[in-house]
Amino acid sequence: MKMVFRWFGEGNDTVSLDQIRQIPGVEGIVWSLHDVPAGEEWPMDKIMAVKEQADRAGLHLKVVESVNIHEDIKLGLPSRDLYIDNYKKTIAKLAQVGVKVICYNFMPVFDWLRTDLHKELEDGSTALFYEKSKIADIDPFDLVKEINKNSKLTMPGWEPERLAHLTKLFEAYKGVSQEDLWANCKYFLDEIIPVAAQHDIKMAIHPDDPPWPIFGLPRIITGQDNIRRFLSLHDSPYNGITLCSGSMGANPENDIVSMVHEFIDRIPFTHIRNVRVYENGDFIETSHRTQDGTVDIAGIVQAYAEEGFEGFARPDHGRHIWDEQCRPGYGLYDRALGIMYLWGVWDSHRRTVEAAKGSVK
Ligand SMILES: [Mn+2]
Repeated sequence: MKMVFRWFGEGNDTVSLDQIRQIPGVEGIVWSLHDVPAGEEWPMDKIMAVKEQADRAGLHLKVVESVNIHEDIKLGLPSRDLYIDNYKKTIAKLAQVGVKVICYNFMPVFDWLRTDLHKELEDGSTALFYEKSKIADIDPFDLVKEINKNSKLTMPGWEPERLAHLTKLFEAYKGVSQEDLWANCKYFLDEIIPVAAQHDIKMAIHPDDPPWPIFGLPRIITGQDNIRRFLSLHDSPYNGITLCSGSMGANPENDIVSMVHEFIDRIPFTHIRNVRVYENGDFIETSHRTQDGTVDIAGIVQAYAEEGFEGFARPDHGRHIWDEQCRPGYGLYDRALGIMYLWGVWDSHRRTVEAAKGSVK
């Protein structure tokens, strides 16, 4: 397991590269060009600027999250070929600076959804929260109208300036079924994976978050059966997944330990974090410790240790603790604590695995 840490870039993150390099075992950053719109080719000078910053800090930049997919690709519009072409050019450029994994997702409109970014936990810390009843059965057009009427009513990603754009997107997806989305995903993979293979970059799709359809929009990367189907769409070691225990764990029916064992050869990158799921389907992000949530983090890390996982891992989100002012979910403190928990579980199980090997000899 190779530990990495998400960094949003110079001037765009409260956490510095110098802080990141002091977290035990962290060797690289997970990065992106957040100011380049989805669908555009990434400029080489901007890629080089991040490379120089990472080099200076002694961190590698082998994992990119994300190169976002333009909505026209997900919608299957004729204009997708132009955006796919740009994506291929970006892959070739990223290979030049040593990138090995590209994380992306195939979620229509929203790449994640929460209803509250600072919900208070019992200990006074705050964390990202999802209130199911706020989303379930709501017509998105009604929600847009409501938010327009009442400026206090808002949700992350639903800022007034995005509302007009959102309405247009919801219209565009009206005729797109789950099967259409599968077909559009396959079209993308058949174009992209051979190029990724040629450049020795593994593509790693992130599961849908939360892992169920919202607002009538189709979602396909939601559970073990669907991941199996996804991997068979284009059977190549370069077509993999970013197994995210937090996204998958929002549905308690998902058995993530089983997914680790089944898909291990197709997991170049993993996000490990816990969530606590309530009886009514609401969920909140908690500390990484197994007992604090409903996801068996210790069991998941044990599974990776048993499999001798050689891919990249990051702690994903954390709570906001010790009065840290930071991007929601992306503070230094709780993610660093999370990493130490992951290492603790990992090291103890690796010791057992190594000892067992020794006794065979
Ligand atoms: Mn994730």
